[in-house]
Amino acid sequence: MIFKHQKMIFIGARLIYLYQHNTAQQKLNHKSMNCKKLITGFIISILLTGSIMAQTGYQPAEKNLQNREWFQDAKFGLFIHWGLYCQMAGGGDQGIAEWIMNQKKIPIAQYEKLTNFFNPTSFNPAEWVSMVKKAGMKYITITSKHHEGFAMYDSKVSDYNVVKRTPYGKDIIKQLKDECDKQGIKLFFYYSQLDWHHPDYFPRGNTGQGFTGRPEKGDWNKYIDYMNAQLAELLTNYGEVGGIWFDGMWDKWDAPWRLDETYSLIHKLQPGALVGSNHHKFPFPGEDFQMYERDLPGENSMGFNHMGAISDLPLEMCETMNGSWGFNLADNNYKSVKQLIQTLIKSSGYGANFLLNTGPMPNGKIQPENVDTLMAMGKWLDKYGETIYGTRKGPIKPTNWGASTQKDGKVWLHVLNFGEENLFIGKLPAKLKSARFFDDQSTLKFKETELGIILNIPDSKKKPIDTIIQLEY
Ligand code: H79
Repeated sequence: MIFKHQKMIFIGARLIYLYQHNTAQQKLNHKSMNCKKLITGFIISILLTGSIMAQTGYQPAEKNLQNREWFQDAKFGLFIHWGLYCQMAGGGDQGIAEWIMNQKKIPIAQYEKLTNFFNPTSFNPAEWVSMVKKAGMKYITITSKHHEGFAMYDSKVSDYNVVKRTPYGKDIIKQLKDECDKQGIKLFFYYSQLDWHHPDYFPRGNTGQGFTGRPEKGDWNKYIDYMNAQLAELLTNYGEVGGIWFDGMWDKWDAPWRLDETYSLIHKLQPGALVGSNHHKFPFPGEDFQMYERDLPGENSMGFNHMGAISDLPLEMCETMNGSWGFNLADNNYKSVKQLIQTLIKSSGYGANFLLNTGPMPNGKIQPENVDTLMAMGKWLDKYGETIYGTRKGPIKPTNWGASTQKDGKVWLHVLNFGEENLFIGKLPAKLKSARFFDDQSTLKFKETELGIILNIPDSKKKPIDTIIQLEY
């Protein structure tokens, strides 16, 4: 019901937007047919969305609702992109990593040779999970299968997997899950719906076509059966799973994904598992969280986060440490610790989690640069985590100078960029009683004006990353 209601409001808003947008255009060029076509097209696409792509009538289980709260409290997780592609290390091209098969048009018969070399003898799950804990992260999301189609676990429905086809021969997912359980870290599985390897992913989508060597025929339904069988394995053989992180629907929008079946299957096997999909659209029924790729909620610097609408579901933003998801040898464009902490803070200010990525190397080690960054972030969180973990978005929306968070009646302003000593923060929901610096609890001067509050922050109190001010009202 809630979903339907939200969706109707959203559809209404979109239609009004489309209508207004087009009315303005009409005045200019009198192409009134465009408007009608656009709206009809939109209504048809919504009807399709409603009937095909949804787990209609989905009611999250109690456990699922609890996990959503846990998820929102957790705030910070590690994204891991690991697959055969790590061995190509981007091939010297800064912009490619896990996309190398498609970008360099490597046929399956040749790409499969990579299985013969995959032998990450230095992979030590205990080290990975300890690092995650030290970084202040509460969960991990790892690629169980990326677009290349290779499973990083022991799949019975395809031998194109790490156990059957590599000299390493051990189940990566199993080892990591056991260690996560030991150290109290939740594990989510990324799963690519798009597949450049499976012959039945046909008719092909926007990618993976022409070069792979697959016959120009296939049975789409068989592919969906296969995908659901792989998901069932992931949700049956590895204990309690945090959730499933889908990616790749955008490759083939018009395909009958049978999402209702897939989402129902997941929720039946593990009612507590959170389902999310990186389709860059407003969440469909059956999804438990909404995600943003390399953009804060509502922003669209990447060009594909068009649906700016933010749902009431828990939110998550994912980001790379350099510009690559998978290991890339040439990409030294690392974001600074300051930049990443500030993004974490801004995410928190939107009530969103921050899922920060690393692409492990072929030997199983995490890039030392990434370890250093994570350790520095963990140090900051040791000191200031109280203002991040367990919080929800605060009264002041993230803006260029900062963000706000709140928890248990406490409200924190995070000032990330400074102009003058006096900072105008706008209006608060109630009259401000006091404002103190989080660091030393000393009070600061403020003035309440008609338009809102002005805080006085002396230079001596300014911190390079985040100056935290606790508000009481
Ligand atoms: O798993 C990661 C990406 O592989 C996947 N989603 C994240 C979490 C993703 N798929 N598509 N995209 C992200 C956006 C599309 C990027 C592309 Fe490109 C631009 C594809 C082709 C041009 C980046 C640059 C990848 C290859 C070149």
